[in-house]
Amino acid sequence: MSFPENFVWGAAASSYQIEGGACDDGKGLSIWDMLCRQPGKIWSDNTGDIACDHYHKYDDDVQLMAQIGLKAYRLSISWPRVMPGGRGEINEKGLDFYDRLVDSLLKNNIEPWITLFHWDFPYTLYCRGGWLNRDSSEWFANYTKVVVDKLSDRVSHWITQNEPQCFIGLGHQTGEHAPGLKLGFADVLLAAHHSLLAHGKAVQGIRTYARTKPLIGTALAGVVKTPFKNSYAEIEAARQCMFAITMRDCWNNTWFADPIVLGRYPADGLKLFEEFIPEIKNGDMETICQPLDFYGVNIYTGQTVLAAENGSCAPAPHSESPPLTAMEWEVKPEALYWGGRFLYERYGLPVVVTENGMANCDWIHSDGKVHDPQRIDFHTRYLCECSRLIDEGVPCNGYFLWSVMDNFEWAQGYKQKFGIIYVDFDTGKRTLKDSAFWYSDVIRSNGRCLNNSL
Ligand code: GCO
Repeated sequence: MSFPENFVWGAAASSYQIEGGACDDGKGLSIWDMLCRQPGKIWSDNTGDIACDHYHKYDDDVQLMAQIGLKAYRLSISWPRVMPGGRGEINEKGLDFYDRLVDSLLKNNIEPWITLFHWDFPYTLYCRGGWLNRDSSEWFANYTKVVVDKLSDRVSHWITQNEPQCFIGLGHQTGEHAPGLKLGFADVLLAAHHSLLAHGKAVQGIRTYARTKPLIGTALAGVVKTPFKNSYAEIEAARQCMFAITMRDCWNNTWFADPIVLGRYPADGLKLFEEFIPEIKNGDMETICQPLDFYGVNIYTGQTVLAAENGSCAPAPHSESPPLTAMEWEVKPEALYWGGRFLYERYGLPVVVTENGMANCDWIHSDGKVHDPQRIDFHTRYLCECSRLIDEGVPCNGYFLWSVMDNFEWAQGYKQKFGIIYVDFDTGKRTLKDSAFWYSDVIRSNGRCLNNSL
């Protein structure tokens, strides 16, 4: 197994999931601060008020990242930390935090990749309609400019939004995530349309204001289908299924990616959603469809499908007892290969795996260490598929392991542990898991040490 010399070996996290400091130094409230205050919404009524306390411990955390040897760290900016009301007043102290974090990363030769929005929407703007308000795209564009003005002299990698499928779908349709709404489908699609406009305007803003040449992408959820057999018919069935819209929900690739990359909503979605389609104003699709430098995709699992009658596809027969992570997501390494390949073939953009990882039942063992062989095996298998993707000519430029440290897993609170650094949430103490030492070897050998595990 080999990886290109400049392959980006990274790890990721997001502001609300690790920072804490929920009310520190003038930070405004986000919709996640508010959802966590509602009893019963989050596992064990956990909140992100303190989380990993990364807001105060960031420098130590960067030292750990450097010890692991990370080449890049994907972080997100908390919009209400930077602009407490979401627009207007800038909170310099909040902005300074990211300034110091970026400096600390660069000092340690870790490239910051910044996600502008990873779900912590300002509560004040939510009260003005949130993503349902068409002005939201302007609010987001203005906020983007503030961040770009401050950091773009040192930061060149930008991701606009993380997983619109989730913050729109889980946040506005099923209500599991903040802001916890269960809206009718027309409103869900309206919010989606505005978030797409916000993406487009943010890309325009970054290109206009960045002081170093920016590389801009997305981080969409990868809804991956893998073929049952390696035959032409089965591969075509999986591809068709991966890019089809069959349900009135957000859990698909094309409703978001087609407008962003191709400049149009997909025909099957337009048909299935017909009576719910929001007004699309003149120029909207042009705004949404901005040139991008990479397609960032978060891939955790996938579903194997087979070719069915009339050219469609159906779920493949599956094991009664498949390998599952603690999230009960099936371990499906080939999802990384097929997902990356199908996305590249459809959208023509270099692929970056902006998230891949697993939740595991980790604790500190009696020898004081955290042994997580499942995670090592998981990443070995997925990276093997990543290498296959590259070998077959798909430009896959980077891999961000989710997550650099255990963190607040949204509605699942601290129950789920995704990190390669263990965090004791009572004391704040960090412990590198076995997987962190393993990842360190992977990075230092540019993936070559993976050959020993095969
Ligand atoms: C997502 C988010 C992350 C999650 C991770 C594990 O994909 O939902 O980007 O914030 O923590 O994916 O679920």
